[in-house]
Amino acid sequence: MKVFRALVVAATALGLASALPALAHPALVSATPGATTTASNVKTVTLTFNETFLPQMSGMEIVMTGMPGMEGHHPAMKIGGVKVAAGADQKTLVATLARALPAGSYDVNWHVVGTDTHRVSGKVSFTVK
Ligand SMILES: [Cu+2]
Repeated sequence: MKVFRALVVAATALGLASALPALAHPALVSATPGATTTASNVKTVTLTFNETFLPQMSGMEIVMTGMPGMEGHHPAMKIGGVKVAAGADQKTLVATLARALPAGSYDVNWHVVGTDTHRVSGKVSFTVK
């Protein structure tokens, strides 16, 4: 019985230990264009996080998910020629496009690796008119 209780205590402590670092992971604070907004003349996509990340292990891809007249029939198409770089503060990720995005709907799939080497990812969707 004592052994069982010790195991429960150890497991609980482990659970807490693995849950705690999650609080320190970078979280997306804002995006430009903003999530679920409609924008025009989009030549850059900027993601701002609440804490620093490892730039060389972080990035984003921009995927066109739809275009006018092709609702529901547009295959997901990754936008090429995108340069992604971190800002000097290492809290900002900026994608610079070769040309302005055509009208359509987009997903920005991002991933950042925090200073604890854990990877966090997410998606921002917006529309270009
Ligand atoms: Cu972590």
